[in-house]
Amino acid sequence: MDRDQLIVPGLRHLPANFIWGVATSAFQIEGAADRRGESIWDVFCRRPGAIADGSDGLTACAHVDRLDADLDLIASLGVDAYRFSIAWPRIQTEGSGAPRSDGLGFYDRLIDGLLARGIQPYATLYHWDLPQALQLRFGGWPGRETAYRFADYADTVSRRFGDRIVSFATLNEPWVVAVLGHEQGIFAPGLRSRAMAMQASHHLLVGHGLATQAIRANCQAEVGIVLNMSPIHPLTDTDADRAKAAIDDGLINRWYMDALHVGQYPADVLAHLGADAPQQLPGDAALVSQPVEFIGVNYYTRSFASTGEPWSAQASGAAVTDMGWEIYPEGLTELLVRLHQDWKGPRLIVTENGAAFADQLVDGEVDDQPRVEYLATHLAAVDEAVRRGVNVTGYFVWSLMDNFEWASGYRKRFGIVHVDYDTLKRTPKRSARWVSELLRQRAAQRLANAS
Ligand code: GCO
Repeated sequence: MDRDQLIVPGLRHLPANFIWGVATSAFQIEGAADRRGESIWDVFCRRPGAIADGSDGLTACAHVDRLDADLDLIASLGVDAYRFSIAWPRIQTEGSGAPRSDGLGFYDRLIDGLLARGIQPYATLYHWDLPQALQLRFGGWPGRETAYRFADYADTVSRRFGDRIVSFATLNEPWVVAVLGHEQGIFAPGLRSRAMAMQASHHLLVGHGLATQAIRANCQAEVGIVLNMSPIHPLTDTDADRAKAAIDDGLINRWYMDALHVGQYPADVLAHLGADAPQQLPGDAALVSQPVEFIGVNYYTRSFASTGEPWSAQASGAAVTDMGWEIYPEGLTELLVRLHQDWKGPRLIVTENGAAFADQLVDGEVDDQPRVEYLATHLAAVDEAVRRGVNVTGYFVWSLMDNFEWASGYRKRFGIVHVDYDTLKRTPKRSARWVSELLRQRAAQRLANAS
C-alpha cells in the first residue's frame, strides 16, 4: 500500500491534542492466573458450553510475562495512550483486605514502563473480572456490599497509582455486566434474572459513585465511566418495533446516561420493569450522578429492535464483521451527536472501536484490509461528529492484540496485532502499520502547523 493510501482523507476536525490509543483488558490478555485470585470469569469458563472453544483466561496472551516486549510493541505504534484494566483479584485476592505486593508490583512496572516510553496510562478499574470470593460472600453485584468493596479497591489502587495514572475509568460497560451476566446468562456469572440484572446495574453505578469519591480523595487523575452504547433502530416501521426500539434504547442507553447525568432512571423504563426495577437507597441519586470528566463510549455497530427478535437483529444483506455485527460507521456519528445533544454532558472519548475479522497469517503477514477500512470509516465518523460540534477528545482501537473474546474464546480476532496462541508470538497486522503511519502523519502535520 503506498503512502498516500495510508492517511484517512478528511480528518480535518479532530483537535491537534486528540488522544490516540489502543485498548485491552486484564482478563483477556494477562494470563498469570497463578499470581492472582480467582474471578467469576475463571469459574464461568469452567461451565460446560459457556465458552465456544472451551478455553479460559489462565494463559491468554501471557501479557504479564511478556510485559516489556508488549510495551515496546505499543510504543512502536506511535500512540499517545494505552487503555488497560487492572485485575481486581490481582490486587486483592478475595476482593478485600491488604493488597498483594506482586500485583501492585506488576502494575507499577506496567505504568512506569508506559511513562518511560512517553505513553499515557488510562486505567479501567473494573473490566468484568470480579473476585469470586465476593460472588460467594455477597452474591456479586446484586449484593450492595460489593459496591462498598469496590470503593475500597478503588481507594487502594488510586492511592498506589494515582500519581502516575492520567485517567481512571471506574467501570467498563455496566450494561454488559448486568444484562449479559445476570439476565441473559451468556457472560459471567451466568445468571438469568432480570430483577437481579437491574439490581446489579444499580449497584454497579453506586460502586462507580463511591469509587469516584475515593479516586478524587487520593489523586488528580481524571475520572469517568465507559459505556457500551448503540443507536437502536426499529427493524420494521411498525408501531410494535418502534415501541421496542424506544424501550431498548431506554435499557441500553438512557438508563445509564440519565442516571449519570440527572440521577434518575428513565420513567418509561422503570414502568416497563415493574417489580424488576432496582431497590435504591436515599442518597444514591446524588452519588451516581456526581460530575465526571468524561464518558467513554464503546461503539461497534447499531442495533435493531424487533418484537420478533431479541437484541441486535441485523439488517439483512448488510456487510458484517466476523462477529456478525453490521459495519455501520454512520451509527457512530449518530450516537455521538445524540449523546451530545440529549445530555450535554462531559466530553466523550471513544474508548473502544474495532472489528473482528477472520485474519489469516500467511508467510508471516496478516493482510487485514477490511479492518483498515473499518477503522478508517469509523475515524471519519468521529471527525464528522466533531465537525457537528461534539466534544470528542480521544479514540482507542479495540484491540491492541488478539485476545480472549469472552464467550467466543479465542475464535474471534479483534487485534491490530496477531497472536499465535500456540507460540504466543505477536505479529503486527497491516492495520497496525496503517495506524502507526496515520499517527506518524498526524504528528508531522502537528509539527508543520506549529512551525
Ligand atoms: C466489550 C468489551 C471488550 C470486548 C470487545 C469486543 O466492549 O465488549 O469491552 O472486552 O472484547 O468489545 O466484543
